Amino acid sequence: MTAVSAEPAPSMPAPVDAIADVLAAATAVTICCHTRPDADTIGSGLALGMALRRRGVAVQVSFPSPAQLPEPLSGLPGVDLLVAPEDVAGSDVVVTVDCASVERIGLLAKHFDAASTQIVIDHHVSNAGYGTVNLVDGESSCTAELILMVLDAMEIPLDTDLATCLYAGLVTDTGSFKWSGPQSHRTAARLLEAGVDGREWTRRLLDTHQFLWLTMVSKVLATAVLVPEAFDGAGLVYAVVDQVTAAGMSWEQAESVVDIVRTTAEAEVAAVFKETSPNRWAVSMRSKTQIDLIPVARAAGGGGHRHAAGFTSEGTVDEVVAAFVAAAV
Ligand SMILES: [Mn+2]
Repeated sequence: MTAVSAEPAPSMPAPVDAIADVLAAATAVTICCHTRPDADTIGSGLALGMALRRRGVAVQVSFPSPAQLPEPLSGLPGVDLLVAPEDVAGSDVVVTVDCASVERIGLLAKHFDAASTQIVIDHHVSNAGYGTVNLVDGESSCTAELILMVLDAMEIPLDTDLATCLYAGLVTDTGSFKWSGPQSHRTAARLLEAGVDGREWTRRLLDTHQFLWLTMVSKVLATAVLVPEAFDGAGLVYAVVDQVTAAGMSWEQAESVVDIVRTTAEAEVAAVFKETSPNRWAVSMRSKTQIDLIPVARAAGGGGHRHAAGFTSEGTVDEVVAAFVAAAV
């Protein structure tokens, strides 16, 4: 199979059409979702996978870790397409969905590297376009929206199953449409008209927590610190989720604490320091309007979006927090 140029020269089709052409001709496709998968990467992967399987394509969808899918995602249509990363056979055409860099697919990268056509479909601004065909649109609210463009280009009709997977990505990546423009609402209308139970999926994906979560949140919020002088006076609020506090919680449940912390009126930026293993921290940041978090995350070796970004760090909680606050003040 011929690789297609990443740069859409005038004579080349736009990435959407190029991807549609490649996928229409493929007999086997491997779809890679990112580590610690969320609803956008899994919903995008499963929607594309189901659409291709219907056309007779041999499809495998996988993510590198952890072994289990987060509970609410395991009820999505098409989860039977998922295979463990060590069971991925590989194929000429490999697609990554919602992955800003190839590191995000972990051990699946060997299949991506070996593919003759490497398709990247993503909406992270920091994505440099590491495939042979790149559909990367930082303006898009979610990867699922880009998958819908590809399905449209392939003239694959929406049905309830495809729409449900795409809606899962859309509703979560827009914070239940709190940060979305007209296009996202138009997409939502199409998906709901295709039969998605929006109320049910919003509740399952965004408004459901284990009882233990309430206890964890109360402990984490007790650690919250306000630094009004940070970010040139725009303000920072941060909280810490150490391993003791997070014990028994799924990582995505621990992750959701940032959505409470960021409601602080006195702070433009919110950060949650989450201990992933002893003295190793995953730091999630959110900003409201003025502060662009991309350079902040990049300076610490991470990445993400303008208003939602992150990085990892090592050390004691005091060291890691002090280093971040010092850089922010
Ligand atoms: Mn996404």
